Amino acid sequence: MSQPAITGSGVFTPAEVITNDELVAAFNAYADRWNESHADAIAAGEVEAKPHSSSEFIVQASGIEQRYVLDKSGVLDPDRMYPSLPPRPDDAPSIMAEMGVDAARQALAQAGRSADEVDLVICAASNHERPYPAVAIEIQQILGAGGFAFDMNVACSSATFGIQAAADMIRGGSARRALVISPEICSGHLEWRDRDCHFIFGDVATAVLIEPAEDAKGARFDIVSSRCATQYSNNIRNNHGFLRPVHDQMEDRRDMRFMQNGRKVFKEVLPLVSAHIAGHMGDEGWQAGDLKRLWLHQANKAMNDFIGKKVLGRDPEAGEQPNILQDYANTSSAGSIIAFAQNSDDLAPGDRGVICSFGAGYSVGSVLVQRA
Ligand code: CO8
Repeated sequence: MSQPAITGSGVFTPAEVITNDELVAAFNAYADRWNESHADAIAAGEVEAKPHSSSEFIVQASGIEQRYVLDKSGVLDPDRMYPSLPPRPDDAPSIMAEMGVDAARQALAQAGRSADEVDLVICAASNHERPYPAVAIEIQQILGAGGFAFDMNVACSSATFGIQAAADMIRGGSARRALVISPEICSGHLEWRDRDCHFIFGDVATAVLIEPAEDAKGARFDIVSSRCATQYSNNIRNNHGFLRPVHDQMEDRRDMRFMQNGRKVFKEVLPLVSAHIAGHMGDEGWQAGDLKRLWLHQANKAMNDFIGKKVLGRDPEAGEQPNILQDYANTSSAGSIIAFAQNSDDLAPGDRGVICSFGAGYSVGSVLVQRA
């Protein structure tokens, strides 16, 4: 059996940034207009006025300072509050494929590999641009990769579940060299008109190349072990799906976009994740003191501080548990991979770390890696 290793990683970052202040200004303008046009109903007590959002709240509650998006103007237009990403003709590359290809090419370049040496492409993300043909197959075609490709969705845990699938296939011999690509257009399924969540998400794409350790041309991280777990919960949910337009009026259906009970998620997911990482490490004979780095899912700074402390048994030191959410916000499955891609070069041979993502499902995925 081959020992799978991560030999390259890449991050596609959109060109446009929205700061908290810009976001809040647009939301407040939208809320004012909505309140004005519903003034009579508000006065009659039939509906509640929409309160303002605030940058101070956002930073204090989440640690997020800005987010990258594919289209800033549509999101910040108080009459629209949704990205403007017009449909493309069927013979043009889809948006997810385009951003995924960019991240994949970076991962391939880092590993010194060409796309025709890849025989498995997994597009692992929270939402896919269309049901079929699979975005992964389109990426495979644009890159000029061989073998086979498929899409998968486990929300925020998609990338780690994808890494486990690819690593197992390489161990088992059904694939030799795999790209796990996570293009996340969170701006398209976020409800920007909801003060409770309008600040949470951003857009990005990540990719990792996984191949047998003996094939690696440069530095590598051996995938020592991975573990996935799921437990059903309605606390993070999106009801949009192919059956909806047939039966339902789509206009202003709140449940057609991201919904969450953030407080419950916070309370329920923290113990789940801490126990998951501790159990996984324990079963592999790893101690907290063995860990040089934690690359955690990037949803909330307080959440990561808590998990880091629980796993290490002390406050993490600077750089031990890098956060990127202040710049990127929550990018769903891509977050832990951005943290890994941007904060792993300095590790020395023998150094160990854990990549961990968690989110809707609930779902948790952890990958124990060792620098070689
Ligand atoms: N500005 C000002 N005040 C606000 C705002 C705002 N924007 N929003 C809420 N408030 C107010 C509330 O109304 C409330 O007021 P009151 O006390 O009077 O009722 C007060 O502030 C406190 O509100 P909350 O209790 O909601 O605030 P929290 O401190 O709990 O923070 C968070 C909210 C940041 C959402 C926090 O609960 C959190 O981070 N929870 C965990 C969330 C999480 O990890 N979710 C994972 C989801 S990601 C995932 O699984 C991927 C899904 C697929 C991707 C979807 C892409 C779009």
